[in-house]
Amino acid sequence: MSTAWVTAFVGLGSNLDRPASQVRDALRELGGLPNTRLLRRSPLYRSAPLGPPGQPDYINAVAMLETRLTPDALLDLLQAIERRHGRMRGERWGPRTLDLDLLLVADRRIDSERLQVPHPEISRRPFVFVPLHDIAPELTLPGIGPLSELVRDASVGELWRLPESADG
Ligand code: A4P
Ligand code: MG
Repeated sequence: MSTAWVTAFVGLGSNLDRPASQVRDALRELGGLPNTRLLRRSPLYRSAPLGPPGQPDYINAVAMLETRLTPDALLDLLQAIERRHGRMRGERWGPRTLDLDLLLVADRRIDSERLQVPHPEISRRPFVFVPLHDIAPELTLPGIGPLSELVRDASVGELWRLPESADG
């Protein structure tokens, strides 16, 4: 464990088995991780699936954490949460009960065998950068640029914000 607290962002996605509940439960579990605090959570969004056709729409959200865990330790715990939600690793970009991606860790850039940070797909995925912008509009993405410019220039397409009370 490292000693300094750093800010980290996690992207959540689900398109199976009551996706909104999967995402809400996972947000709670993120807040319960050791040496970690949940600082902010975005609204939930429904989004058209990216990847193989014929899968259900996704529910997506982003969480802002403060953590003393190393990025590798945090990834281990994210994968443990995925497993508890019945996640089976299958087809790339295929349907899943819960997917947790480590989007950003402070302004660090990591490129190891198991971890790339910033997550390489952020700037191509409105279902990630729109909720990220909701909770951190001032952010600059290392190697990419200001998040506000990304949001301003993007074509957002099929992305719908859910009312706070929506369940299921
Ligand atoms: N890995 C490397 N970097 C990271 C990181 N920053 N965060 C490695 C998390 N994991 C990272 O991931 C494969 C490996 O990536 C891990 O073992 C880890 O060491 P995975 O979750 O097992 O595989 P995957 O999720 O099936 O593949 P992939 O390519 O990561 O899929 P994505 O990118 O997560 O996409 N459409 C909509 N609308 N909304 C979605 O949320 N999600 C996906 C999944 C596809 N289409 C979607 C959505
Ligand atoms: Mg993933």
